[in-house]
Amino acid sequence: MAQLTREQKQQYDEQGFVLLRRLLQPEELRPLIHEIEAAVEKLGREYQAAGRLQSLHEGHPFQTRFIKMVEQCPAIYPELTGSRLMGPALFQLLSHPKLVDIAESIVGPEVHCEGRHRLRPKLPNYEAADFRWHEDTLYQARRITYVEQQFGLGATDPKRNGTVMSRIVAAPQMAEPGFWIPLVDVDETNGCLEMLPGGHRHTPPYDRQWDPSLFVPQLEGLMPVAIPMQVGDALFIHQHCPHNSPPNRSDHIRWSVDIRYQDGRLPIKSAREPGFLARSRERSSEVVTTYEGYVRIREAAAAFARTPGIRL
Ligand SMILES: O=C(O)CCC(=O)C(=O)O
Repeated sequence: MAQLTREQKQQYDEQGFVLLRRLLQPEELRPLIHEIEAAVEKLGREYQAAGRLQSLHEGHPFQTRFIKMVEQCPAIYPELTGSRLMGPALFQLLSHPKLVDIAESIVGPEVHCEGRHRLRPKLPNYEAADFRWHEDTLYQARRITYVEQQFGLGATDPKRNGTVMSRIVAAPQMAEPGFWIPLVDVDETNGCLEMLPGGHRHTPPYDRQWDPSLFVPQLEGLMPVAIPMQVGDALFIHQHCPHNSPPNRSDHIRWSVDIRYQDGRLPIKSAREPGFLARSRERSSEVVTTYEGYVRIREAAAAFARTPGIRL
């Protein structure tokens, strides 16, 4: 089992994240890269057939081809973001024993892989691919507002649109650790993540969530750090640790995937994007072991969402 070591667990608890160098062999990510390359090719052909794309930019590699397509046809960009890309190699990564082992050390033996896994082609100088400070479970909107004010996107920032991101969830205390996995080497030039070490701590009880005086002072003095990573590394993140994705100033795409897990016995977060049971002792027959099994779950949810009167 690739459980966290005691030091790694301590770092996760204290800092809100731990960088797991070489958790995966770079070759293990090759099938996913090939799957993305095939998806880019297929999309390009579809858009070309529809007269929306002039060139397929076949001479361009993984790191630049999609930029060229988006330049020609911006509508193609969202086709490859979020969880639209589904394929056997992605499923292999979501259910990779090393990821599930590590998730298990936080969520316990019933491990549910959330359906909110995201593929992120972070294009150079492409605002839609940048993220301001946020927590993955936005439990405490005011804490994030504070962080934004300290480190950017404060009240006077023209990019701030006035809405506070406050997606308060039903089970705020539920552990939802996530992995952020780059598919290319990342650094401050091409938009590696910035984390706020310790920013996840002092989460107030649910009923006090709107009183910032209870926790904000405890964020004072914390400083963000950029996390350069190489292919094969994985950043394991506490759901309340504030992080930020600054612009990609390089000439290539910063491809990455992020994945979240939760305790399979607790309410499942997203009905619209259901995940799957990745490991279980109590319900071993329900563990999803094939890509086809996962596709069936997603298709069933999509069909249900199309039912008149149903809104997921
Ligand atoms: O990949 C990125 O640039 C941002 C990802 C992120 O913020 C997240 O996974 O919550």
